[in-house]
Amino acid sequence: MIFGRSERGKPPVEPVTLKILVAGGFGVGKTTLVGAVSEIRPLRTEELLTEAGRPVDDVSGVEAKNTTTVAMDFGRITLREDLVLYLFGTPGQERFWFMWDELSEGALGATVLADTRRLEDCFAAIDYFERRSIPFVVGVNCFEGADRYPPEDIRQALDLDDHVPLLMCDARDRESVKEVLVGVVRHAMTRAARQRPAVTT
Ligand SMILES: Nc1nc2c(ncn2[C@@H]2O[C@H](COP(=O)(O)OP(=O)(O)O)[C@@H](O)[C@H]2O)c(=O)[nH]1
Ligand SMILES: [Mg+2]
Repeated sequence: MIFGRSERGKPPVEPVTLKILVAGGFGVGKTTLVGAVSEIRPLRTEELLTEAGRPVDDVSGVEAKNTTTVAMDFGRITLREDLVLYLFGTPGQERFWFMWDELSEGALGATVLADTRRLEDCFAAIDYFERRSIPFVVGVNCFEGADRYPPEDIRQALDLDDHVPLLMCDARDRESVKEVLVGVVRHAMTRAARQRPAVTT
């Protein structure tokens, strides 16, 4: 028997699904961020850092870290009943840049995570999104023990355009991460609205 919408009560809501990239340097908190908000068990592909990998994977400043994401992190978060985000954590190391073009296909926007102790690690990600006109926000992951700087100073050090939002966050905290993700959606929507040609009648 086929039930029509009316017999099933509320019409089903088809959520809009959006793809968001999570980028940034090695050990900046991408996997942590995806894990903090994802409703599905995040898919991760991690490999143990081997001795052979050490010269490539610079672990200074992230000594506690002994795994690295080699493929990507994947997660999902329902922001509203009608709005679902799919998160793709992109590998930060240069040797995985070949994956970025495929990952960024169809992405609404991105968040670039930054650590003030190693700001230069996120330059590549910022360059990447700027060059391809992919809207992004910068999330400064505030690790304990890292010096705090005024947002304006960080903005200047990153040479960020004025329109790019910069937010302080804690990659381990669901609400904090949600704020960053909402920031990405809002920023991308605002930019899309600005770029849409004026309707003439
Ligand atoms: N104190 C603190 N540690 C964090 C934070 N975010 C991530 N970490 C830790 O930093 C390390 C690197 O994080 P990870 O998410 O694996 O970095 P990724 O390489 O960008 O995926 C892990 O040991 C995390 O537990 C944070 O906001 N504060
Ligand atoms: Mg990771």
